[in-house]
Amino acid sequence: MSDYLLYCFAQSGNAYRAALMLNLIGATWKAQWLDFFNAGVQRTADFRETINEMGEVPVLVIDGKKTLTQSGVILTYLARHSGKFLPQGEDEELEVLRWMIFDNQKVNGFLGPYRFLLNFARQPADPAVLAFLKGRADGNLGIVNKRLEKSPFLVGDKPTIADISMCAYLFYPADEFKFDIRKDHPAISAWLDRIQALPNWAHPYDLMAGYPFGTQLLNGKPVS
Ligand SMILES: N[C@@H](CCC(=O)N[C@@H](CS)C(=O)NCC(=O)O)C(=O)O
Repeated sequence: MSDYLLYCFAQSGNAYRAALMLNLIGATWKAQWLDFFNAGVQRTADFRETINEMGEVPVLVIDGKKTLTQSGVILTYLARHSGKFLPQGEDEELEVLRWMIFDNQKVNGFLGPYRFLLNFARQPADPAVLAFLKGRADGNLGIVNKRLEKSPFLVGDKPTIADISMCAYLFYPADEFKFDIRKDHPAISAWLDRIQALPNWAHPYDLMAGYPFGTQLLNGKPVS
């Protein structure tokens, strides 16, 4: 199997999708910490010219040669190349894509910025913005919860990359959200338990460097 280098940092649920997938498929990979909060590395011209023109993580480098960005693209590539968490047949493929787009735009697409403003922004957030983001995220989590009341995983009875995408921010501690997603959405909570039970599952703060906030530790050890 290939060697993978993942540009990421511990607080990024978008990057967690890729990190978790790499772990779950048993890949050999290294987390390359990115100084997102202090240096804003992703905003530099150098990063945009040489690593990702979109100025985002995750970025996956495969065998030092091929570079992929956008977690949905990375998940699709890894599923195709490992044969794991791969939707089967056109209908399932389209259904998985449907949930991944809904997740990126409407679930973690609102939850991520909401959590960022609450925990990491330099200026205190506007309460109206927070209320908007939380309302949108929570309403859409309700849709996911309803789906998971009827099905053990988002698409059928086996986990796919739609599930790995959807759990992006959902394993982070409840006190980072000021509401308890598991308590408010019990079917999501049971589904998170099923994902957590998969072999090689790991928490975002154990997979990617940079936690606690302001440090560059991975599993308690400094990273270079
Ligand atoms: N849709 C993208 C979202 C990536 C994303 O927004 N990543 C954040 C970190 S969590 C980022 O790098 N943001 C940089 C910025 O907005 O300046 C994906 O799923 O990969």
